[in-house]
Amino acid sequence: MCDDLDGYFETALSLVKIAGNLISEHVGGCKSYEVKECDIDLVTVVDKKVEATLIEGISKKYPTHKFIGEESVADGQRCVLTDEPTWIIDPVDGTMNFVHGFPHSCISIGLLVNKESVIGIVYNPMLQQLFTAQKGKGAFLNGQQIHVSQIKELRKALIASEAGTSRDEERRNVLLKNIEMIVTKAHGLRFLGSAALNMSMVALGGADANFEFGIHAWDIAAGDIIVREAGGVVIDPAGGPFDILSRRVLCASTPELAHELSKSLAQFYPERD
Ligand code: LIP
Repeated sequence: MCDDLDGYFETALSLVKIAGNLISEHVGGCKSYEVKECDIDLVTVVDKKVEATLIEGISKKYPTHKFIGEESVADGQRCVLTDEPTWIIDPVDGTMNFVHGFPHSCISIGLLVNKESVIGIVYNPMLQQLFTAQKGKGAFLNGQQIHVSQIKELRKALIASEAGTSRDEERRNVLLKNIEMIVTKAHGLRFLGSAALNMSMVALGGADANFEFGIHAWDIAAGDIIVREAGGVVIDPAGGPFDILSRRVLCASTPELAHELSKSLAQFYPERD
C-alpha cells in the first residue's frame, strides 16, 4: 500500500507547483472572499480551486486514496481519518494573509498512512519557499536539507504562535495569558499568520518552538513530518503524544524546550476535528 512514497511525493509536488500559480497571481491580495464560521474565518475562490486541483489530480493517479480537505469539510464532508492513505490538505493556509496581500500563505499537504504523516509539502509561492519531507529522508527547503535549532531553554527561545480564526472568548483569554508568559520568559514571540509556515520555521531553525490551540488537521499534517524530519519534536501542548485530530499542537527544536514550554502554557481544549 505504501511502497510508492516517491511516486506519491512527485505527483503531489507537481500538482502543488501548478496550484501555486493560482495563489501567486494575487500578489496584491484577493479582495473578494466569503466568511465561514466567523468574521475572521475567510475563504476565497482560490482556496476552493487549489483544493480541487490537488484532489482531482491525485485521485486520477491514485483512485483509492482518501482526502480530508479544509474546504471540502467546510462544504459538509465528514473529517474521517482511517488507516488508508489519506491526503490532508489546506489549500491556502494563511487565507487572511492572502486576502490582505501579506505574502505569508502556503499550500499545505500531508499524506498519512496508518494515521502517521509520511509526506509533507508546504509551499509559499509568493516567496518561493518550498518545504518538503518524506519519512526517513530528512526535511528540505528548496532542496537544501534543514535542521531545527539546538535551543533547550525557553529563556533563549523564539516562539511562534497565532491568534487563530475564532473569536471564542475562553480561547482568547488563554492566548492572552500565554502571550504574557512568553514575552516575560522567552526571547520573543512571532505570529506569521500561517500555522504550516510557523511549523516550517521551527524545522528551519528560524523559530525554536510553535504552539497553537484551535488549529485543524489540515493546518498541521504536513508541518508534523517536516518538523520531525528536521530533527524536532511534535507533541500535545500538555506534554502527551501528538493527536492530529485534537486541534492542539506544540512543536519544538528539542524535547527539553517542548516540555518546558508545555509546563508553562495555559491550556485550551477545543472540540475535536
Ligand atoms: C489558519 C492558519 C492560522 C491559524 C488558524 C487557521 P486558514 O488557517 O493559518 O495561522 O491561526 O488556526 O488554521 O484558515 O488560513 O487555512
